[in-house]
Amino acid sequence: MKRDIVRRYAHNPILTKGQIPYAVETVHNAAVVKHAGEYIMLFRSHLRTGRSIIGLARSRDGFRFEADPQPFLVPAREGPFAEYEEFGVEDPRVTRLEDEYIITYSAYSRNGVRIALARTKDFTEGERVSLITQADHRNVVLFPEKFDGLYARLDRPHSEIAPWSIWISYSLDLCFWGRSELLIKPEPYHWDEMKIGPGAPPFRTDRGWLSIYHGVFRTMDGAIYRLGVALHDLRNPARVIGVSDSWILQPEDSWETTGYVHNVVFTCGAVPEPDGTVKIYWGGADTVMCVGEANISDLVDLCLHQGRPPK
Ligand code: M1P
Repeated sequence: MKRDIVRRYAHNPILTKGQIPYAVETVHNAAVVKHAGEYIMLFRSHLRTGRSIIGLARSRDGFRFEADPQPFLVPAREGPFAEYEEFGVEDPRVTRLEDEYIITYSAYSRNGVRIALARTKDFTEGERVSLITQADHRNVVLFPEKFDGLYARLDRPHSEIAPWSIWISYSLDLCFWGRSELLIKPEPYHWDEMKIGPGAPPFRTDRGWLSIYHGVFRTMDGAIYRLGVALHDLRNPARVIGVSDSWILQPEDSWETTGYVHNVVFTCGAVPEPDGTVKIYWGGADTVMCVGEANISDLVDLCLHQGRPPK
């Protein structure tokens, strides 16, 4: 019997602009982590200027969220970050590392788009630490463990020559990054042929680090954003064990096919659960937040047994 790999929550969308206590036009592309018995969601919202801020919402069950009264992170007005956040802050990702949470987000300005890194212990506030890429870069996710003493991240530089792909880089201190290497490229004439990018921070499974990424296909009617999965070696994340040939989620519900940007499902966060499932969170059409559940073993199987070449 045919069944969906990702089972959509029956009451999607789970967070929309009407539920936010301050004025926003969208609620999407959110990171989600479990902290102190709560699911914490950091979401992106467009203001009516067209620029974005980052808000925070909380939930006891991972499905019903309530937003805090104030945004969590708005563009810096002074200090070293101000020049690079003038056009907004977007698409946060959160990784627990040691005793704190590390937040990476896109910082937009007339100088291009860079990734900034902030940290928090309890989500009362985010402390900006460093800008960790030059322009142009989006979609940086950190691994939650070190490898031979180095932090590791998946990143997605822009290129005018090559299709936008998934790379890996390493750091001793989370601020200075290097030893970059190309890992996964878009596959020609395939659902992710136009560009790909890291989505949710990778999480550990018995068979490897599972990474949920987005892939884009260009049609005569515009681009379609879908989600796929890849598996990385537990000890050496630069070794890609498998990339699923098929997407795991595509825009289907009306709030995914129509909105601020049509035909988009875009993830910045997933929460693995003790029962072997994972809650995957995605923005629908850059407008609302949605959630679905998948069996982690199904996602791993897709990478191991129904793969395509990483590059
Ligand atoms: O509108 C769809 C997405 O477009 C961009 O994604 P990518 O990094 O693949 O180019 C981002 O602006 C993202 O926020 C947005 O959801």
